[in-house]
Amino acid sequence: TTMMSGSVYSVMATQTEPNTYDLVINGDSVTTVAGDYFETVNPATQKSFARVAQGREADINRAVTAATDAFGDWSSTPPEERGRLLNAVAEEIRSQEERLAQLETRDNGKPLSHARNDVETCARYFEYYAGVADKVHGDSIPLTDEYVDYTVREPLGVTAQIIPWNLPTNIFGRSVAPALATGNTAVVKPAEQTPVTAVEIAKLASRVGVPDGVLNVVPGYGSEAGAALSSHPDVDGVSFTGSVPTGIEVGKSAIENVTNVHLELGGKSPNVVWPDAHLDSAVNSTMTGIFANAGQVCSAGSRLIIHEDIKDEFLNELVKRIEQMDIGAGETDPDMGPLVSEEHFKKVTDYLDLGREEAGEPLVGGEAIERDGYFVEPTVFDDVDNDMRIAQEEIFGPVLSVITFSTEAEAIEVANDVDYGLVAGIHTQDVGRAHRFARDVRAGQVYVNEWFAGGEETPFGGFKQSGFGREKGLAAVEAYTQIKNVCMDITHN
Ligand code: TXE
Repeated sequence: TTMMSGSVYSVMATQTEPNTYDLVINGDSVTTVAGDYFETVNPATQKSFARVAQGREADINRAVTAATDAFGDWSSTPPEERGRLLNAVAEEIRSQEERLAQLETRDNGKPLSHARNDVETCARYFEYYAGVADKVHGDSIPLTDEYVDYTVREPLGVTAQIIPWNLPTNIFGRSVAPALATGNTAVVKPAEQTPVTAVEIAKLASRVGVPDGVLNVVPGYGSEAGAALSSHPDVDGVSFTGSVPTGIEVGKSAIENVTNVHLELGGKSPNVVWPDAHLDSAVNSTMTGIFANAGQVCSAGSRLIIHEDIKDEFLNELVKRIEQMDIGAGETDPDMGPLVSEEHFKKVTDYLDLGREEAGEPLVGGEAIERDGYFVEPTVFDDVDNDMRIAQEEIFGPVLSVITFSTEAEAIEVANDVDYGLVAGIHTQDVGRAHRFARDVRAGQVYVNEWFAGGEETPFGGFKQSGFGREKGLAAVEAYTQIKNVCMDITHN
């Protein structure tokens, strides 16, 4: 039934959806200055799915001007009113959840229920930061009797939001909602692979009353629209999620303008499993950690660091469950969909070849799937040495590298022996061991007994090459505001 209703819906959606997506600047849908478009492809069919305006520098300039002009009124809008508007956005996103999820699935390839979850998460970010809007305030600092001193938290100004293709709707909410709640305006550059939901949400925000120019979206390529945005001198804050090399480039151009920047980059996160772990939940958690979104998640658990005493039993169970996975087009809501693009498919299949050279035949998977679309098998390489490239480099696909350990010191050493530091997970029922791991591991998030533990409320960001700055939760308020200190001499009358 799910499959039936899914495909019926998508046929209807194809007929009624506009398949052209323009820029959203100043509350209006507008074409680019040059007037050209690029196409995005449904990764399950390799067929063109939408025509999207190809924003370039001239379009970014227009959007930044709109965001600059809107900033004064928006930042002085009473915070409670900003909160009400963000709540209205959340409500409207929820009311469009199915439609947005269908679009996201066709744009990105992810299973429908995952897309629904991303849309709900986006709504939840708008709701969470709606509640935060009127709770952002400074401190009063006691000096001597001669002074009154207080701080004010002010918005940065125009923020640039550069969004990746793996969780487009989710990351849009994560980054845009706190920016707007704290009085900033935004120019969003969605990934060229998945620009559609950002355009939809900006239009929807405008419909529910978010003032013109507060939220602008300029789709386009990274080297054109993205570079023009992150190096724009009138941008006051840059938020970037993506790869390390692009992050460094974006960071450099922000620093050249002395612009505030935060970078959320990749990971190669360790998932440490002890013999005393709850087996069923540890296997499930390991699968979610590496196969959710076909492994295209910055916080994927891509290194399984498993204790030698439980290894055979654990891997047998893991392989058994992997063999039962349903892989297909996102519209049919399988366990795993295709990879996002041809380019990414090439990257991941190259890593499958490399894995074979480094670690031998995989325990399971290892091949591209012969059908239309960018499908690869869920793959597990056993007997991986942590020095191998498949243990050190972010594959960003459904490829798990298994490393064996015997002592606690060894587990922590292997966990930390990587350039990244985004997430680290441990499965154990020994509370002391879990806390020792949490203390010693160099990562921004620690998951105990469940991969992807946490929520919109919890701060998120990287150690080491995984970036700096924190998003989510109240930490994002710090990312999107700057402190002004006011000190007054009160001795004169
Ligand atoms: O990333 P890019 P790509 C990792 C993952 C993946 C690899 C490459 O390992 O395989 O990165 O993916 C925009 N100035 N992650 O090439 O280039 C681009 O248009 C300004 C991890 O897609 O970092 C897109 O909007 N912007 C990850 C965004 O940057 C530029 C999520 C990300 O693209 C730009 C995605 C430029 N010069 C990939 N060049 C995570 N941390 O979650 C590109 N962009």
